[in-house]
Amino acid sequence: MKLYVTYGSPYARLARIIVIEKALEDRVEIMEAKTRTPGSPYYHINPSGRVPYLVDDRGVGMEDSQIVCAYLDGLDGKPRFHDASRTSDWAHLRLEFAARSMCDGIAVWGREMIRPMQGSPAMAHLILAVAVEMARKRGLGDLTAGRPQLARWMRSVSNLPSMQRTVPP
Ligand SMILES: N[C@@H](CCC(=O)N[C@@H](CS)C(=O)NCC(=O)O)C(=O)O
Repeated sequence: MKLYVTYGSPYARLARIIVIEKALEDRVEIMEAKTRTPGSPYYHINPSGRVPYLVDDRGVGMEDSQIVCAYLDGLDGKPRFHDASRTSDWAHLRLEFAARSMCDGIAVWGREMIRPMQGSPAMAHLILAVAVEMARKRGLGDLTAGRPQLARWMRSVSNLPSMQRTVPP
């Protein structure tokens, strides 16, 4: 089988973790995909361009960490991370899907944070600035620490009179 990943993707990482946990390293070849690249040959393998993507022994491809992890975990008939008794354990499922939402949010956050924020402020700038300030105020950490460009940008946005006048208590 071939598992297409990028090494920065948390979703692909989940699949890689299951490969290790289920001792599948001899059966699953990890392939690095080139995503977000015009003309990437990966689009001929998985047209959506997303990872993880698993091509099984019959050549059948499947995407999305949820199905890829469940498939890999179930190969030996003894799934450890997808206990059948939990399929109607709503408390557990609520937790799993809340964790998924959190992972989605952090993945988008991480991706957007590396984009340069330039130009005169538009809504994107204001949203980022209030979120960064909120994280700092609520003790979630200073997201500008170690990011001098972001820190410089935050200082300039934080100086806007409207930002100053609406600082949360
Ligand atoms: N819900 C999907 C999310 C997969 C996903 O968004 N993967 C990102 C990497 S973190 C991706 O492949 N992005 C490439 C692109 O959008 O072109 C899953 O759980 O597998």
